[in-house]
Amino acid sequence: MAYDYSESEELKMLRDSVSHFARTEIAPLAKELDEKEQFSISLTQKMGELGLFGTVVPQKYGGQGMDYLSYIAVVEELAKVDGSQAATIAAHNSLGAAPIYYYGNEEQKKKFLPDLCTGKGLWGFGLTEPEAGSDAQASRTTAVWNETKKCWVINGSKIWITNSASELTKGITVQAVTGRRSDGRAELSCFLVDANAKGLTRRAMKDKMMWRASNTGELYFDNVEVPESLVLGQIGQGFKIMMETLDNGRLSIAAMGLGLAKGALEMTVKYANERKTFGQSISKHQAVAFKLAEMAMRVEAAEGLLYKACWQKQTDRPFGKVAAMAKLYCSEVAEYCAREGQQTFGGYGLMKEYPIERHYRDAALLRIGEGTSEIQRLVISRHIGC
Ligand code: COS
Repeated sequence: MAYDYSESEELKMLRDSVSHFARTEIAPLAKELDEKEQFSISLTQKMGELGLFGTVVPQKYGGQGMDYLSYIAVVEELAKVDGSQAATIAAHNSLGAAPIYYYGNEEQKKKFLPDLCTGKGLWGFGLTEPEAGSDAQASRTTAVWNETKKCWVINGSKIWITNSASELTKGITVQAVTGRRSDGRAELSCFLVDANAKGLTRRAMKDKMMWRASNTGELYFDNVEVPESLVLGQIGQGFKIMMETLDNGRLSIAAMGLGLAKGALEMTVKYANERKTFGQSISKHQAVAFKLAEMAMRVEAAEGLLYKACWQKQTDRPFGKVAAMAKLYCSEVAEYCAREGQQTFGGYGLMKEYPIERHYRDAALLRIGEGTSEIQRLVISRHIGC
């Protein structure tokens, strides 16, 4: 048998426990947190107690030592119920803890990872800047070596950095320009910056349309001093670290899309079976039944693509192309299912009382965050030789 689509007992148990948590602990609070645009420290800590932090980090650094598919299943189960809590977990694991684990030296891993595997600490991924989004090499934030003080001095700003401005934030991995390469392009390097470093101002960004209960920060660096010991990887390796981290991160954004789509399908089928028009459940009308069938088919296709990408990642095969495809396709399926679900709910789908309304708003982020749909198409086209 070349392919095996069964899930292990261990994975099923993990799914059940995360799903139970999402439905009993997150669902009752999701609407209020969304309305108040409030990041919940207690929910974050509870997710830490459940073992959702440091998912793929080995136990010797305090992590859970899960394989990648298990981690993806965690994100998916959360996203079925609430995009904001799924975002906290996905961003922390993929973009916060992962680069330290993959590129940090032994001293850095021992220093930072244990706290980041408990839910007591969050870590942000400082790539995007006001004028460096899709063009991530266009960073203007600089890090200059100060020979007298023997440290790097960072100046500049970052924007839209998930988990970077909460009380739980311990630090941020920051990409900065450290010089010029021989080909004239910026030399980019990564630094592990303490959240409470002198000269660093962190502000929570408000008035978001989506993921309103997740923490999004803007950061200002005014002569922030960072010791040599907190350079991540090598000087000049920063862009490669950031890009490889995004390849991984795109799998978890895809999982958010798949989870959101599954959640939308589940709530829409339930509603369509209960709601009656013309003397029968609307699910019995072909116009609605076919809509639901289309949603179910797209969910199935998205799942196949994402799980294949995870398999490639966890069996050490190249996965950048298929990760970009999974991110792109799952986010499109999420948006499709949220819209068609909302359409099926009719007027009720426009009311905050029903979670389909929140799913509809949250889906929009997925085609923009961690690389827009256009950037995914660019990445895919380069992989196929364009
Ligand atoms: N893995 C490893 N290295 C990579 C890489 C990857 N996925 N992608 C690019 N690189 C390397 C290239 O090999 C090249 O290395 P050399 O300098 O040694 O030749 C270097 O990075 C520059 O590559 P390239 O010239 O292709 O980069 P571009 O400026 O054209 O940008 C894209 C490439 C557009 C793909 C990149 O900027 C990108 O992903 N942008 C979107 C950023 C994003 O997702 N932001 C959202 C963050 S929200 S958390």
